[in-house]
Amino acid sequence: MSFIIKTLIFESVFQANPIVMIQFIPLLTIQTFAAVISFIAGALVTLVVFFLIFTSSKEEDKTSAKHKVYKMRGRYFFGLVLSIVIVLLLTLRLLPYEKFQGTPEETVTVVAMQWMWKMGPGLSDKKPAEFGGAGEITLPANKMIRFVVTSSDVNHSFGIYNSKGVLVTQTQAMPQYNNILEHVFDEKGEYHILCLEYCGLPHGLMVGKININ
Ligand SMILES: [Cu+2]
Repeated sequence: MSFIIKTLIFESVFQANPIVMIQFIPLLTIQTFAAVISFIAGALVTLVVFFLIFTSSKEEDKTSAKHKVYKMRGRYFFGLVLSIVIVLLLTLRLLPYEKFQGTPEETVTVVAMQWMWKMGPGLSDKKPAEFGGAGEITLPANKMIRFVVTSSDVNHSFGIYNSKGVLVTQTQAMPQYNNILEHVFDEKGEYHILCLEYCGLPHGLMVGKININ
């Protein structure tokens, strides 16, 4: 019973945790930025449409107008291609994926099931249902750990939280799929695993533990 209460408190603390909330602020800023850009682009298009309506002339001038528009279309296309190339050159190198592509120093098999976590060192060749891991594992700090995550029943989500209740990393645990999650724990201590995909009534009790030392 005390375990249930503890888990409930644990989960509600996460939901109200200001540190977790702070994680969303940069996301909102990007959204606001995108909204402003979209608004400006929309306003520009509207202005161009009104400009064309007010500066367009009568029937007799149709061919010259056509020429003008066609000329503009070519320039517009060139400008668009050029800006796409520039934006790609500037932003592609910022993709975070490369940072996580290293050679793992430890591999951990993770099997999610209603309603517990099974973890064990190395890559298991057993079927998920037959895999006999434990809900707690000890791993080294500052080493690339590769979690190979699957499920033996329904969809779950493998979420690792640090001792302050901040979500460190997560991946889906899906039946018949092995999802790879690589992470370097640079802080020693206790980490908790929570399921982030509702998987039935005792879903909140699906708690595992990782000790980093
Ligand atoms: Cu769940």
